[in-house]
Amino acid sequence: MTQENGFPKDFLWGGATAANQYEGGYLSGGKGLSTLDAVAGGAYKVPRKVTFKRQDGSLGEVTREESLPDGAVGYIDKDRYYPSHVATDFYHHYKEDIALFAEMGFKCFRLSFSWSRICPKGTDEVNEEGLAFYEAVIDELLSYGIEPIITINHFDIPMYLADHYDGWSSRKVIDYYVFLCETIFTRFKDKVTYWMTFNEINFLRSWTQIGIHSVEPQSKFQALHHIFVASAKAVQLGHAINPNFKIGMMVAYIPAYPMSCRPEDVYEGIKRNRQQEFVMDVQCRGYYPSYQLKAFEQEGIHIAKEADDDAILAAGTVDYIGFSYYMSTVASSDPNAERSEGNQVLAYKNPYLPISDWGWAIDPLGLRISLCQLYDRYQKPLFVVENGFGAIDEVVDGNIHDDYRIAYFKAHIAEMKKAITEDGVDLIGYTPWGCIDLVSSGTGEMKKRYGFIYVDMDDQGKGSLNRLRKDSFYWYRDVIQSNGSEL
Ligand code: P53
Repeated sequence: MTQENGFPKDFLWGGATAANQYEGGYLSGGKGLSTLDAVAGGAYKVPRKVTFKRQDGSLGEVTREESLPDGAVGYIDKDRYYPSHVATDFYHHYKEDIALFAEMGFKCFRLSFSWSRICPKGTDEVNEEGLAFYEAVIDELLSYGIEPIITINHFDIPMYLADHYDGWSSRKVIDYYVFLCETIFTRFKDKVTYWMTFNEINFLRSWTQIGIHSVEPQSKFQALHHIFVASAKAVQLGHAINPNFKIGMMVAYIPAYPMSCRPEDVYEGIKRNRQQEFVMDVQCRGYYPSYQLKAFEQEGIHIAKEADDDAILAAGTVDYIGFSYYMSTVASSDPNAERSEGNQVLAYKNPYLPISDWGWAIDPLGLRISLCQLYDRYQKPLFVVENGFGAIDEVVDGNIHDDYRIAYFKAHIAEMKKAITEDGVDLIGYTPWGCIDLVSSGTGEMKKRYGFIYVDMDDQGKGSLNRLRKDSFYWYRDVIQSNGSEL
């Protein structure tokens, strides 16, 4: 990499979203149902519920961490509110939204495709209207010189595949995913360069995300194996269709610091970090690392593989690592250490860091630490495809003075810059999460907002859907304009 004084001149500044949290139009234009369409809203510490129907016709609900009964199918209760159905309605506002992104000077925009919009059942029947929608979005982006960054699958699966195949438990779903990839790679081969195969692959564990009914480790890791194989096949296929494609993986990276220099705490930190390194090891090196094979052995997990699987993994390593970074965490060997609330995974409190209203530790230096750790380990180009501050915004006379968000971004971008200029990390871009307000994945709330653009919508699905520029909008526009030299 050439030595730079700041951000590289072709650095990809932009923003990121996902279909199930932003797009809405859940039945428009021939779209089929997605698992997420049957997941109700929750709140901080109030889990979201999956609503389902049992084979005997009775109804039930479970949290996303629980198993669904065998044979249960997703069910939408007409009297309930489901945030994905309208979300913040990109489906009907894409021109207006993209014009706002262009006004901020975005060089790129990360969005995900909804699988069930393109293939309503997830099988090999294509909905041309769905493909045409994404083509219109991509053309709109390109007309402003904005590079589309596509997440092929972000946290959901067509409900038909969950109902009929137990989702990613089935190898048949590998073929269907590869069919989806072939369809979009062929259609958009001259319009899209950057792809990511699966969002936060280390977080895939539930019916809502991957269609599996049982959340037992055996089921989860077998499904994950199929996902790895599907991703590796997609990488090979994509490169065959267009050798210029850059196809990446995507991991939720939450570095774990040892609570102290006690060797036991340090070892806990290693164990904890392996949970996220494991998926990168497989997708960047092309094989399961030895510590993970030992962990499977110790936990009695057996991964059924077909003869070619190892060769497919080896041949389908990714071109870059996309990752989300929101916070760091703490690993401790003392189970009585003080817990930190609000995280998706067990975590201990870091006494040196403030937390957000949703309990996430705010740690800008942690982003530099993450960049160093990932680059030192893999030497692959890195892309920060999510980062941001979920907070409650107040509208005062049509203005939103989100100086807390500006402070968060300022500090994180400064650390990215140091990672590039002082640590020599090859960082290709930055797409802050929910650049326009959208539904929270964790809680299903609207009130946990990330955007530079405010959307008038509340937790009950009421609001005009009008868009407003927050103070951070103008600030980020100036950051992009100066290529990160003015923060
Ligand atoms: P929300 C937890 C921890 C780190 C990343 O999250 C996470 C999550 C999931 O809750 O997921 C990513 O909306 C994910 C996005 C999500 C975003 O982080 O819970 O890729 O879909 O919206 C922020 O505040």
